[in-house]
Amino acid sequence: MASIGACGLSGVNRQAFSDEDVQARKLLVKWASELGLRIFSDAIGNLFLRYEPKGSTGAPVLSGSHMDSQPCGGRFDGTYGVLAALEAVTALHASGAQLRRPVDVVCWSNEEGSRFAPGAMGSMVFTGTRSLEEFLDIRDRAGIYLRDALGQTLDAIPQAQRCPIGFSAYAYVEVHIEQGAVLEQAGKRIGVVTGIQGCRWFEVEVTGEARHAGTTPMRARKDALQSAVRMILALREHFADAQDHVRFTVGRFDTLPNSPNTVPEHVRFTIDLRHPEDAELARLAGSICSIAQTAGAPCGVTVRATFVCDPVQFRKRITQHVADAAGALGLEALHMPSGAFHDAMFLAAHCPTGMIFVPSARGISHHPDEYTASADLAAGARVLAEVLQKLATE
Ligand code: HGY
Ligand code: MN
Ligand code: MN
Repeated sequence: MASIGACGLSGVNRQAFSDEDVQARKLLVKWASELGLRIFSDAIGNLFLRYEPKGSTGAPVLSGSHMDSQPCGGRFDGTYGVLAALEAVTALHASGAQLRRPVDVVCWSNEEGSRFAPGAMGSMVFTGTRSLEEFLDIRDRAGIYLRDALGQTLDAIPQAQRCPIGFSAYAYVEVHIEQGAVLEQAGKRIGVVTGIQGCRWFEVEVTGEARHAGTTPMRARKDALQSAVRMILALREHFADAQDHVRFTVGRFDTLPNSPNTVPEHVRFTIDLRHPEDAELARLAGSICSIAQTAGAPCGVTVRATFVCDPVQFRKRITQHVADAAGALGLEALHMPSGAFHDAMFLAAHCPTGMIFVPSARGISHHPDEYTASADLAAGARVLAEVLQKLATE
């Protein structure tokens, strides 16, 4: 799978609804078909690969993650969760386990949001958090409409039966690399994920005046770039906290006309803001507008919220299944929150949900050096198989 969209020595570039994303989906569907799974897709391209052994009926147990990546991300982020779910279903099938309910391997569309913001679009549409219509006219940096890229993606898997958006599910479990260094530093093999911290995305537009770099006095300028720099420094100062809980990132920064000898007229930059406590996240997010307007003067400033993920706590019943499975397999486990967001954060409002973490070497992720040892990948898949069997038979 990592050879599709390979980037650098060991990374991948498989952005949502790109040709590489389509190729990865085709390969996944090929493997699923060889297993005899039924292939479904909903209108935003979420793929559901259903294992429905004789005697199983009713709402399925869902397990999966995403296969879209950052522009040059790691080969494990998301994809591991989809393939581990496929492995778990393969093992359940091979063991002949009697299941009361089906199990769906799920590949959610556009979890990363790097090509078409915001992230987690597939799981937000599936759970009714946002509507598909809201996203169709979003364009990527090349001006391609999401509606067109999604259409090509749906057409590329004709064998997928169309299913309704948001069918009921008995439970959802996602295994994922931790993307941080907590497990590695604690010397533990499995993370029993208790919940996910909140996250807010914003898009800030700064409007100044394009003027000649040589003839325009400094006091007469409305320099959009220098205003943006003042804003970012003012926000960083405001968000500083001794406990280092706040996560403040400006990941994308565009300036126009982007010429060495013209005063920048327009800047657009993104803000990714996270915090484990809802009230604190809301307080910090609520201060962005006023700080940006003040620091941005004399340029015009608009701040648009593009993504809101409230902090979630997973259902004790599911986290207990994860802890029990790790214990039964003799794997040292640690209860911990997730710093990264995942599709599970939206599924948590739809059905009982939980997550399993495996260690990330040196806590590196969203980078080609992302790495998890095979033994840890296998351990996570075995815990997942135990939990899925439990949920599909209880
Ligand atoms: O940004 C995130 O937390 C996730 O990895 N997409
Ligand atoms: Mn991910
Ligand atoms: Mn990611």
